[in-house]
Amino acid sequence: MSDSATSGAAPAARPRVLSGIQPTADSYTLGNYLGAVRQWVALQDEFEPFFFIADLHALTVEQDPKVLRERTYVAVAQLLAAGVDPERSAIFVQSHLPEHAELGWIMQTITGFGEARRMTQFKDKSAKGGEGAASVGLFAYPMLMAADILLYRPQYVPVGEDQRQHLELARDLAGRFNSRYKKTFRLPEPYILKETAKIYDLQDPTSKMSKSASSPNGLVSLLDDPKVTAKKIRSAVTDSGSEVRYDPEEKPGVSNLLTIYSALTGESFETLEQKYAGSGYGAFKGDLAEVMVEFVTPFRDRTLALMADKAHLDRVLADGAGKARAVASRTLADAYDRVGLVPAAR
Ligand code: ATP
Ligand code: LTN
Repeated sequence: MSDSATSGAAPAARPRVLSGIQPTADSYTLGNYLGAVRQWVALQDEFEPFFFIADLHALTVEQDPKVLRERTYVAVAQLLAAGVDPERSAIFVQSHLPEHAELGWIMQTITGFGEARRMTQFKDKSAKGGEGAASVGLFAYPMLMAADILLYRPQYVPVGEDQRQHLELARDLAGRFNSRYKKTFRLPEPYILKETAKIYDLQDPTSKMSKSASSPNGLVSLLDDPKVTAKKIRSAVTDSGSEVRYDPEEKPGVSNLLTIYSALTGESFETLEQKYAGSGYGAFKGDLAEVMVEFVTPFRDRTLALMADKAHLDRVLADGAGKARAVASRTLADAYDRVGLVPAAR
């Protein structure tokens, strides 16, 4: 099947890439960076990029309004600090484009209740208080995410492994809409790098490093004092034995650290295994702690400097919203037309 968009728009010169991140913490985690944001930076040259802060998604669990606003800015500042370039990428806030919520509604109307209930993130996140205590918004979260994606007709969506199921739903909904009405949406492909698809908790290397679920010592927050981060790396759980070897089954702790080390330095697992042959875990973790400090220190400095000029961040966001609107408003108009909604007279 041809994947090209069918709107009257001229074909984009470069295929598009799109992704989002929620403003639900004071800092990105190392998992957010290695699993997602780093790929956003790398894809900017070859693709036409759209990256946004998913503030509407953040509302699916209770938020303090003041804190949410601040976290939205710090999320933008961190994208810039990481190397997402507003000249090349549209950087915007989800709520600045009403098209997201509007297409989200259409997506809800074509999603089955049972289909939504099978989403593992909903199951996990609603497990704590029981399904009855979870918001309807949390249930509808994947349909809003599908709308976020489909509005831009991207080829790739760079995310971590935990988002794969949501992406599959987005593809299913795109296909369903296209066959029920008329070809409107491009079927998006996940862009998930095998090596860094899932970064694990430093204290519990069988669970995902997560800003909401990890223990403080298992979680690397990029904006923490670099000394704190170094200490967390030095006290990361390693496995029995003393050999530095990549073996996720037998040595999940060491393998997670090797993944991080290799991702940050570009050195292969083999090179690192040779480098630390016979030297034990202490030297390995000590060196990785230094590598981390070298990475987080300038990242943190740049983020803090950007946070000092919110007017600049507002301009970046206004510019990004403008670029996004030009694409999203057309797609929404197509979708509304195809389902049979009467356009408002002007
Ligand atoms: P939470 O764990 O509280 O649900 P989160 O840390 O997963 O939040 P999101 O905003 O949901 O944060 O994720 C942003 C991006 O980072 C997504 O693409 C997600 O897949 C990716 N990501 C998050 N944690 C990891 C991880 N440990 N390893 C790899 N990618 C990750
Ligand atoms: N659910 C995602 C954030 C997100 C997203 C998107 C990612 C919202 N909309 C669209 C990619 C494409 C998460 O990271 N938890």
